[in-house]
Amino acid sequence: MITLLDYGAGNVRSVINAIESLGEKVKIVESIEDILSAEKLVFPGVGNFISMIRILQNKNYCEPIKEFLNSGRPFLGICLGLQALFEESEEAPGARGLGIFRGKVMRFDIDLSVPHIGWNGINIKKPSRIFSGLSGMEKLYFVHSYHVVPEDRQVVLTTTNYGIEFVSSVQQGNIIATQFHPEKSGKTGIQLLKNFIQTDLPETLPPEISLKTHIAKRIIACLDVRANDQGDLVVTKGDRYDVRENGNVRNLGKPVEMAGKYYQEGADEIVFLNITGFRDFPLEDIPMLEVLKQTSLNVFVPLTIGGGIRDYMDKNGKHYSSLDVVSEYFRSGADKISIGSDAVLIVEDYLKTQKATGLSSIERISQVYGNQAVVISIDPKRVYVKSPNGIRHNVIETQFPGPEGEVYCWYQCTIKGGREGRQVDAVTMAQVCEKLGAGEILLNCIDRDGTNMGFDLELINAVKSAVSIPVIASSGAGCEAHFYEVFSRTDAESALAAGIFHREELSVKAVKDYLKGKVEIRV
Ligand code: 1PR
Repeated sequence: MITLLDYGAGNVRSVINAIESLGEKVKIVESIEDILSAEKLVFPGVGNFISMIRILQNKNYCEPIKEFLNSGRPFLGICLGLQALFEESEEAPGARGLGIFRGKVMRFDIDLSVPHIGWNGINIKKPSRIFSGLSGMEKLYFVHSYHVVPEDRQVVLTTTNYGIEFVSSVQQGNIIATQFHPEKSGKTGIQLLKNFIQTDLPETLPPEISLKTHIAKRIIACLDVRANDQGDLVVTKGDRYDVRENGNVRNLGKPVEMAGKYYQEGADEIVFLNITGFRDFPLEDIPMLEVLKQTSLNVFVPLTIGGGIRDYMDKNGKHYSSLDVVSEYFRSGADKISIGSDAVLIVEDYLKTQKATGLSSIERISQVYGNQAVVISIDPKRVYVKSPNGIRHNVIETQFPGPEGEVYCWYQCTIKGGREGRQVDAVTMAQVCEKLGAGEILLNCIDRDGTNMGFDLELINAVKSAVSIPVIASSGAGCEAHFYEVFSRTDAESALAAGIFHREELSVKAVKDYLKGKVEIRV
């Protein structure tokens, strides 16, 4: 029996599913006694330090956790569950951690995008049972903006390179804690969890020790889902956002099955976009929540869900905040949420006053779940202009002239799935959303969507150069070379595709086989 400390802010379903996939039973902590009597305790942490510490204090869990840790029984801390073991964090000035290890938690101060989101390697510093059966060259999934700095280097189990060489896991006796997410690290992560549970394994060092780890470029499979005219939730695909063919919604397959296929092929992340979310009420969209629950049973890489995330009033006049909506999505197995239309309206409001209200869905979700859980999905389309003069948007000079030979354009943001253009440009949108607490940009492109023409590199470079958070290039992939092109000619951290995978013109595996040796990828 594995006891799981769920303090209510994050996706513990994935951890439960990963542990249960090993045939173990999971008990969720409901009382102090559950902690004190636990055989093995797992503490997954997502969100931010202060929320977590406050919840632990309010539940009087701090002392029982320390008592468990001092008992020598097996403990696994994940992400914030690692950071909580230290004395303090820059993320929460004045708050005290559990202080099991001397040292503090510091924010990355590097020239690379923060949060550190993606698959990176580990530099193994000492033997441990958790490495049993591993080669040492595997990559694991990270999603964090802070890292621990132990005073006692003896506790360091692994480090990882991301601008600096930071501590990515610690071990002292039976206390093991990792910055990376084993439950989201595919088959490698499952092996690590299995090794944690099997406490009689010998301390091992893998045969190959990676000396210089590098973060991998991520290949993401995107599933646009909506109900078809018969009411079934299907995977569909637009061509410049038009998902209908001969009047019917294109039906490319079943969401859970297709997500499972892409995971097996090596997709580094899966994105579900509920493309009619702007008009439906997600909490009544049981099929969508069920898709997430079913998918997270067998897919152990990050799941992002977008569509309809904003404040709501249901037909009975009951108000639901965006936090109510996303907490249901996280409880159903999502690791990140993606906000589209509502983000455009939030940016329009911000631009009127140049002031953040603290009440927008971006700010509120980021405060509770951490900015790494908040993705902004931008749906831009080119607007050609004869000259940049007098245009109050970020205008670029383009290599692809407009219909009347215009060599300037700006990228207009749209809402409602591209149906309505707004007076906000994609660069401004990304900058303001980063300021409000977004952790990543999903940069679509209506002009390229479904065309197989390749990514809009000019759009990606314009946005990427304007923000310091990761950008996902999206729309237009038509062959393996397009993925190499976007990674070699822009600084996008990941590339997303939908159509070529759904139409089985190309597999995720074929893309990764092509990129091997050209860019850093997770094999
Ligand atoms: O506005 O917060 O309710 O979120 C709606 C979400 O659904 C947004 O993320 C929006 O991008 C997405 N969406 C809405 N309508 C459509 C549509 O196609 N009619 N999907 C749509 C946009 C997304 C993916 C991907 C690439 C793939 N398409 O398909 O981003 O476009 O391109 P590819 O097939 O060329 O590889 P809200």
